[in-house]
Amino acid sequence: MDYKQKIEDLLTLYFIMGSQNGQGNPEYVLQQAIEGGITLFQFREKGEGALQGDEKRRLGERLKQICKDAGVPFIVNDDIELAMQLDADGVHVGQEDEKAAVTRKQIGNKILGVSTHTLEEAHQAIADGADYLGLGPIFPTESKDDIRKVHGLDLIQAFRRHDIQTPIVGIGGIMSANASDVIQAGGDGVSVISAIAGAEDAKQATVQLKQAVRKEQLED
Ligand code: 3NM
Repeated sequence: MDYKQKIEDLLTLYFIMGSQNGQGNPEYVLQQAIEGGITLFQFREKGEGALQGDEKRRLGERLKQICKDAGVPFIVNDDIELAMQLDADGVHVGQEDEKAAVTRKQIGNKILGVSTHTLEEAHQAIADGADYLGLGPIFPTESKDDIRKVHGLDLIQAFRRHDIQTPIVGIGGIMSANASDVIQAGGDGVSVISAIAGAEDAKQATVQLKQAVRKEQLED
């Protein structure tokens, strides 16, 4: 399998969480999500109530260890220093974060994901060395305050029409009922916070999401 295919595979079900998401113990929720079949995890300690400094690092260490034991790659959101300290598998940056080109230089060949909202941003991210593009919000979400306009699925389709072949993951308001739409539009996978972190049964929610995505991937 080549590297691009490997990234596409990892994006299948990309779970994002910090201690501020959901009610449950983050370590337990991550364990449940792993048992349910997530393919990639992002530690995103951001927003109201997010941990800082040592507390953030210690939680990151524990979540990284859980991922490592399970063989699930561990990505850090927007904190290159922490990603290097934890020897994370990758970093995800948004347009308001450290520039993608600078991030790429600092992280070497770790996985680099970049959030993009326009074709111009996508082309720049690819030139800067992005391994995948995060695209959202696809549907309305309450998990992030500073979101852009809801793009629906048309932006994924537009990226593909304009021949962007870099792996794409959709984000924002994705649940098992609408996950297949993201794949149909040309996404390689879905990333979710609340569909798993906010579920009563995180493992069961993960299983359902995974089934929805895999079914659509097979039909593509
Ligand atoms: N980024 P949920 S939307 C972290 O549009 C994040 O770039 C977004 O949470 C973007 O799965 C979002 O609960 C929140 O909707 C996604």
